Amino acid sequence: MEKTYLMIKPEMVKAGKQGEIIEFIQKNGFVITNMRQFRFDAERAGEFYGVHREKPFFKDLVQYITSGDVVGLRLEKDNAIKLVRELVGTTDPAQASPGTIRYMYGASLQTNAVHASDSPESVEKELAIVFPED
Ligand code: FUP
Repeated sequence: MEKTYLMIKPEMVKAGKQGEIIEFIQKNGFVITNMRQFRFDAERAGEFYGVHREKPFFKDLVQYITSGDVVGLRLEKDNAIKLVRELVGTTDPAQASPGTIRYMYGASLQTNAVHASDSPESVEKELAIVFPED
C-alpha cells in the first residue's frame, strides 16, 4: 500500500461538503489512516506551499488557505499518489473531466475544492506538517 495526502480546502468545509467528499474518496477504495480538521497559520501555510513561494499567486494562496478550517486526510491504497490525483482532476476545475472532485466541486483555479500531493517527496513533507506526531 502506498500512502498519500489529500486536503479538503476551506470553502468546502465552510459549505459542509467535507462528508460527501470523504465518502467519495472511501467509495473509490482509499483507506483513511488519519484525519484532522485544523486551520493553518500563515507560517505553516507558507511552508506547506513552499514550492510556490516565488509565484505571483503565492500571497493570495496563503491568505486563502488560512481563511478557514481544512480537513487533512492520510490515505492508503496501491498507487495512491497517482490514483488520487486522477480522482481530483486538473488544477483548473474548468478543464476537469466529469467524475473528478474538481469537476463536481471546484469553482475556480484558487477555490478548487481539494489538494492532493503530487510526489512521494511532497507526501512526506506534507504529512510531516499536518501529522507531526506520526
Ligand atoms: P495542484 O497540484 O493541481 O493542486 O496545483 P499546483 O500545485 O500547480 O497549484 C497549487 C495551488 O495553487 C492550486 F491548488 C491552486 C493555486 N493556484 C492559484 O491560485 N493560481 C494559479 O495561477 C495556479 C495555482
